[in-house]
Amino acid sequence: MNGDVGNNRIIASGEKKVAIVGGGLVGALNACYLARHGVEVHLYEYRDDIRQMEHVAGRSINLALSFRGRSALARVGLEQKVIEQHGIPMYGRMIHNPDGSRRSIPYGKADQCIYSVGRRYLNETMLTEAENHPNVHLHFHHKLIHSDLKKGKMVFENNGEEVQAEADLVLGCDGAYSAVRRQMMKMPRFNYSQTYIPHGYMELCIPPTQHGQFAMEPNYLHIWPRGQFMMIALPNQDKSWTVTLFMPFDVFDSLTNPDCLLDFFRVHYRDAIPLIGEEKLIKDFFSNRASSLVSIKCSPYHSSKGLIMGDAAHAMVPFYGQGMNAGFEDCLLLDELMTKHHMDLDRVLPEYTELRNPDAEAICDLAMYNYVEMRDLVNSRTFLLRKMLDNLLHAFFPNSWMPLYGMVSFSRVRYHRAIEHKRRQDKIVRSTVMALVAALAGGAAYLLQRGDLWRTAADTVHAQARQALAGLGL
Ligand code: FAD
Ligand code: EGO
Repeated sequence: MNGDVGNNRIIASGEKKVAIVGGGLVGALNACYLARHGVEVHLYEYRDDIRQMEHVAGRSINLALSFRGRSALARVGLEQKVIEQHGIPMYGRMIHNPDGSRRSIPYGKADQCIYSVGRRYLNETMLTEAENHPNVHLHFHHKLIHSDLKKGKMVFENNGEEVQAEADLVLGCDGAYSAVRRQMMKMPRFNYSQTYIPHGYMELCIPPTQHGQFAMEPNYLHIWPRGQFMMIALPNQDKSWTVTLFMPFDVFDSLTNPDCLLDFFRVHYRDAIPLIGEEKLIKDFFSNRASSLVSIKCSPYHSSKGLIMGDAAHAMVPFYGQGMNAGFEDCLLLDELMTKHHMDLDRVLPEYTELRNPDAEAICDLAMYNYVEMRDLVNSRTFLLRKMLDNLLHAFFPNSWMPLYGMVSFSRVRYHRAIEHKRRQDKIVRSTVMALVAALAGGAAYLLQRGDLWRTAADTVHAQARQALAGLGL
């Protein structure tokens, strides 16, 4: 038995059956959580069991795991295992300039870091942990094709045959193109919006050096900020790097032959060419296709017997490195509510939507802000400057100035509160700039003091400066 409070709950919820659709990151973690509530858990995954596969196709080989995701793993006892055995700490960003020079800026205090973890390893670890519980049953090669979320009924396709199933709760953890959400879209008053951005992404690889070492400083998230074109690299356990190139689809399409590609890299990512290797770059680029990026918001997340979580509920663009972290935090919230309401789904589900929706939409927005900001404003110089200023202000005003990146990545401050904080800080920045400009202009006008016209101008500017300073609370 599970000991302490677990005993009661197991008896109370012994007959409850939960179906999890999707055995990706969020589905697998959910199975671990629900197993501990003692309910009968059935997880249905469309793909093969990744633990039995030699090669896994699909997206992003590694991901940045930050505090929210770690907190969620900790509750099922997996945090230490994941970060100690399979996480590579990244203590800051390493910014690559077009001339090949690099500069690093820490994320925060010396011990603050995010971890690069392999998607496959993480997924396998969670599936194995879930399977250790006798009340968890994993069903691979099961693709959800129909569902009735009022009755809790599902139909799966399994090796060409239809399989029926029923549960008290259907958890849709089936990703951005969720079949469970498609069913919810038929509900009256269900809100939905999706946006594809003009950028796509492609993953490339920097192999280990001849000596089997990392080809770049390992404990950083490497970023090549080039406005429209962005490139990042995260370290892997085998000393290679997964490089992700983000650019508009029409730019991907314009690189039609090896010469174009090399010319493009020589201009924008010169230092990366020898790291990837010319031949490998050409081979990998032309044997791959760029994938699309979508942002999805919807509400509510529940129906009487259904709930969507993770990307199924809030797919976001990857420019904050928070998609998985947010999905893991979803599991944490559901677990808290299940405990609080003793598995009473009629209370758990509406409260889940109510609490989670503003935060999920906030992180979708924050991720989109980062996309726009990095695309339209940030080259490697301004990126450095912005992050240095952020750290500097935090050093001077540790209690009032919190870099937003830190609030999102190193705390569990609710995402919608982080957005409010960002708005306040943006306002402070704007009025500081105005105050400085006004003070400078005012000072200049005052010095000139040529006749009434100038005096009036100086007065106006002074008044503006006072107003701006008042806005700052000075
Ligand atoms: P998924 O991982 O997509 O899993 C869904 C599962 O459901 C899959 O296994 C699928 O086979 C299964 N499924 C689908 N349909 C059905 C069906 N009909 N029946 C049965 N099963 C089905 N997040 C971070 O936190 N940090 C990062 O650094 C980061 N980097 C990213 C980089 C890129 C390029 C991208 C695209 C995303 C990144 N993310 C990152 C986001 C992260 O990948 C997702 O948020 C996360 O994978 C969501 O997990 P999920 O379980 O909800 O969905
Ligand atoms: C001014 C300067 C405004 C994902 C910089 C905003 C994202 C944005 C995709 C990084 C880190 C984890 C990531 C920072 C900004 C992962 C991340 C950041 C990328 C791209 C990413 C940072 C996987 C945006 N975190 N981040 O502060 O270092 O700042 F570059 Cl393209």
